[in-house]
Amino acid sequence: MKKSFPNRIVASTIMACLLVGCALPMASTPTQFVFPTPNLTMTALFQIPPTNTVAPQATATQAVPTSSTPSATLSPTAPNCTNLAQFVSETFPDLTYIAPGTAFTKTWTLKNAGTCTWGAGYALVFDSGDQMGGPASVPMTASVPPGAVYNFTVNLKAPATLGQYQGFWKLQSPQGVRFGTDASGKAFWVKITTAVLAPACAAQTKRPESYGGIIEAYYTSTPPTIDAVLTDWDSPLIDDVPYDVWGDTDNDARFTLKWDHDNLYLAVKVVDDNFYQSTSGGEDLFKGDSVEILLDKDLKGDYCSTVMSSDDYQVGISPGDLIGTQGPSVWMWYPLDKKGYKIVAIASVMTIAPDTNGYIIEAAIPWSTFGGAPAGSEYYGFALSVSDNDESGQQQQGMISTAPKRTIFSNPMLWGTLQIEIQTGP
Ligand SMILES: [Ca+2]
Ligand SMILES: [Ca+2]
Ligand SMILES: [Ca+2]
Ligand SMILES: [Ca+2]
Repeated sequence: MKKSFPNRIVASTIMACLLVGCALPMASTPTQFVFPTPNLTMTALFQIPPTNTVAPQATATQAVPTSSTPSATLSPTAPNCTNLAQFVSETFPDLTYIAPGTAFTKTWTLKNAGTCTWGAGYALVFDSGDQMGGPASVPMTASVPPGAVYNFTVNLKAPATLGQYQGFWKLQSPQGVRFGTDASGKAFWVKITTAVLAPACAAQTKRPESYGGIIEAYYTSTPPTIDAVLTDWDSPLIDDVPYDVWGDTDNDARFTLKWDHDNLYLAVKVVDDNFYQSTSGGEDLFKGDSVEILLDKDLKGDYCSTVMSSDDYQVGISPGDLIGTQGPSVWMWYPLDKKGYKIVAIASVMTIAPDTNGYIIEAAIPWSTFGGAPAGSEYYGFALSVSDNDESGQQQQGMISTAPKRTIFSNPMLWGTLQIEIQTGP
């Protein structure tokens, strides 16, 4: 799906330099890695909880009286408070490997996002899917006022048969009304695998050629000016983004990476028939037209790990709305201890010409974002992907990537390879 990129680009908008967020902590020791809420990442797009098949349940907005008056006097049609949970964090994140038959304790940290105080009579309840030996319900013992968080734990056991298992859980009010993390009562879940996702392997320096080949980032002694004008790149856009990996998209993209000891530089041009910026950045920025970088900074150290750890980064770059209202922005989803806005210099511009509608992003990403600069010639795990939103008000509809196996993002073994070159080059 290669396309040519004529230089007849009509620059129509923005140059913006984004300065948001906070200083980054240095990489922490890779212990007790805590994964974020699945519904805040692209994972959510692939994991739609099944429709509840148990008896009809009221939504989270149904009346749940909290007064100490005996319940017999309460009127279920006179709502005076609402029940709603908000996901904060969890142990045993999606697709954690657990040996068959092993007992484990799953904890969801949830925030009371409603107006009722949770307490006696409330319970964590199994809703659907794989129960994994868990109880039907776990009564609450603490009192949790609105705005407070609480750790809901349940003792489970990984099934003895190899496979992937997912159980959906909800909270339940004293009136027996089940509720979850949105107004429709969305469940939260535990999803594990008892099968090794990848065959046993020995550490290597690169991912297989078939996972996207090797993308080279050459050293530069003349860093580009971040202005969305790519004439200061010797040879911009030498790399293709050739694979449709998810959904339905007609986008194309080309890019080039360079580096010096301060920054990783990115020039990317996306050809996109309909540009839509459906979010204002932040952790939802992937829902609009945007670019994603996956970077494994310690490729050899955990080459055979199928889950992300503290050296594995997922960063989204939004060009903003390209009409001057909303500037470009960056959000890091992983590692969780670095999650948030990042300080990255970005310029973006809309491109308007026959067959080349789309946008250009030029960025200088400080190496501190990724835990430090390369020590020399190195191989990293890498994928550059482009999210496409073509319908206003809708979410991301598709994605192209340099890595053909980027159907889920969270397995670094499926990413391609980035070669950091110590010499200058095209
Ligand atoms: Ca430039
Ligand atoms: Ca498109
Ligand atoms: Ca790694
Ligand atoms: Ca689009």
